[in-house]
Amino acid sequence: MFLRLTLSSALLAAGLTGATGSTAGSTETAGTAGAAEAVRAAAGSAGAARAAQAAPGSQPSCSSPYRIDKTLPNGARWQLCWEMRTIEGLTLTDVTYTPDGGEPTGVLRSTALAQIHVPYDSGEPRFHDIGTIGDDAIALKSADCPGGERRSQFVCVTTRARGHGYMKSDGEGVSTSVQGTDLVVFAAFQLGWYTYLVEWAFGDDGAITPRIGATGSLSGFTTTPGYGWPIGVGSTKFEESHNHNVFWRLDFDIEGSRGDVVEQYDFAGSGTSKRKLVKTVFDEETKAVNGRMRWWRVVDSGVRNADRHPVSWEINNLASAEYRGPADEAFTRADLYVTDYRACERLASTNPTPGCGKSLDRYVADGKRLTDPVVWVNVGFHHVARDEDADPMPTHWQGFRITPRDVTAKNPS
Ligand SMILES: [Cu+2]
Repeated sequence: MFLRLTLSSALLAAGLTGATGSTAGSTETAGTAGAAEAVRAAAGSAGAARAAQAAPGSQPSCSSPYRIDKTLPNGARWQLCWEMRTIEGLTLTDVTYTPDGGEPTGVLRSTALAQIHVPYDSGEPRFHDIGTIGDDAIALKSADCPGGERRSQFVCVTTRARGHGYMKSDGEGVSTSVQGTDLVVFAAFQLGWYTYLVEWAFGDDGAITPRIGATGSLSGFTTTPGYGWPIGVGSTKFEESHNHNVFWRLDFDIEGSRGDVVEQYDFAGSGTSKRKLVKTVFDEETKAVNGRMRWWRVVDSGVRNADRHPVSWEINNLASAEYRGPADEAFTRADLYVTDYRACERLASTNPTPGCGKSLDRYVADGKRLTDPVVWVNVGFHHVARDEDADPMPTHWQGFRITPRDVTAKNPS
């Protein structure tokens, strides 16, 4: 099914792909005590220098406790490494997808949460929950990781049904269908009143669904009817509404860091009978907002599928509350950012690493030319409390989708 062509492979063979970010190993694994430290101590070289990126099809750069290698029932295989970083918490690296009968394709060099920003509707308080989240990982019990295996107490690796992979009826009314499966990797963190479930689902159709579930307890902040909802008997206590603005950092490396380009797609013609495809190539660091038919992709024209179409991964962010904060929270004013890789740019706000800007809006401010794009996705959820949120609060989920586009030349299911 696969043809792995030309540019990327040639560069990899020549050892030329690691020219940028060679300090990644030392800075990305910096941190101190707690759960993160405990599990990182033996993490091997998961955070190793970018220059050492694995060639396509080789083993991920981590030792076995930190290696996830799962072949799902339809033959799709996902390989990745995990580590628990102090700053970002659960971090996945060297994510590689191999469709049934196909060749491995590197997708993500790394991905992790980049912030959970929680501003309350009256204007106060305004939390930036990520900074040392790795120290707040919850030790998982067996029941917390159904059907799966726990890694170093804090990470669950399991599988989950995802419904119909496809269904098709022939001319005689005889149907064929398959059921799909996801590989699910998650960790849980206790941040104040909230418990956050931080999860990535890797589908047997090649899709990746990063999402976060907020559960635990409401904060209990009370406010006036204009900024809250009555909780408890009668209408005396108004729980304050708030947003959960979750940011993910995604360092795509389609078969190595060279050759990746980010494109935006729109379909012009609202109110008319035609829809015209409009492609915008991002040559420089930039920010973008959601649109109802808008999506993005990271494409590597040096890597082609069997139909000779460039391999790409599509990003859909269509379920966001699109929170826009005040001027001193300019990082909330877009739904997707593209930056050129810099190891010290780790969080979307309150970035702790020296020598770097403090927030996403600053990272893109100089409009640097993109050579190794990193994508940041911002998904908001507006939480208006309800009686059903009584302890323990039901989980509310938010996330986005990453879908293969022309990675295989046929249905991988
Ligand atoms: Cu909430």
